[in-house]
Amino acid sequence: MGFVNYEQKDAIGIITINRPEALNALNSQVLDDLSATFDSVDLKTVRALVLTGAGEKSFVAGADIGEMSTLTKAEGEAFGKKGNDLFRKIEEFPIPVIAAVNGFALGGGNEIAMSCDIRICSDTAMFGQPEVGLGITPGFGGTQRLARLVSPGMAKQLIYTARNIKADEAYRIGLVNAVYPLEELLPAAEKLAATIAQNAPIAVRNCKKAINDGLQVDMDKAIVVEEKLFGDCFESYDQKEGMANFLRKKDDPAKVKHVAFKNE
Ligand code: CO8
Repeated sequence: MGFVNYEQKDAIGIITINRPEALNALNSQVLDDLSATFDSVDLKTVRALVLTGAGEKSFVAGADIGEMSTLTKAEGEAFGKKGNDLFRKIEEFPIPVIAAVNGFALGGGNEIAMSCDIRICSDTAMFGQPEVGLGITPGFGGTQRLARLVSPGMAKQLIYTARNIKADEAYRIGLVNAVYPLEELLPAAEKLAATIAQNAPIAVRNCKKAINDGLQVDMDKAIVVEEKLFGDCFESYDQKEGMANFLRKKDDPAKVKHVAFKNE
């Protein structure tokens, strides 16, 4: 599809933003293509996604500055909404999405990475919210997600100064979970996705929903969110087979087997 490539490898889907000539900057077409790609993921067979950028230099170098440069107030709001709608779709996508950040993740690039469940990056990666240097605020959720992911003080420092940080600092402040040499990044992301994909898919989905929904409410309500999603699992084949397998193992270690979870 246009600016986005999609490949399924067993239970993993790999989404690659493919506009390397503009360092994978997000124009309206890229946002539309990404949205359509997420809509097309076969949720019956795919259990985890990897999101990365084409080329060796950039994950996403931000929203497209050329496209934004002539926007009116109303058009700016509409462009912000287009990005925000997509990033919410990613954040709430039923299955985990891993951002494999292979270079620049600036402005909208850092923001799309932050809408993913997990971020890992190459040692060449660079993160930042340069918007105030361009006369705008972060407009694809940066003020909100960065403050929640790192700390309000660190988010404010990064956003107010528009300073870019390298992979090691992103790791230190908890923006990414791990740093790899560039050539090892995608294999590591696929391995992580495969590890997730071998677990019970309904349980994994419910964990994502429990963490996301629970973070939006106070602890008393959050616990209820968890209880309901926990309860739901007891209607699944995966729970019955997963627990039965554990009991079989206790009974006779020779009966150990790999549980083929069924997503049902
Ligand atoms: N938008 C459009 N084109 C871009 C962008 C971008 N964000 N970033 C890079 N490009 C293009 C360049 O124009 C250049 O194109 P061309 O070859 O036609 O001149 C090509 O990509 C290669 O870029 P450079 O030659 O600049 O490559 P360098 O290696 O010299 O520099 C940098 C790499 C440092 C990443 C540099 O390109 C840069 O600073 N880019 C802009 C980074 C930036 O400021 N990003 C934030 C943008 S603002 C944003 O994302 C706001 C999000 C919220 C929007 C909400 C809207 C309401």
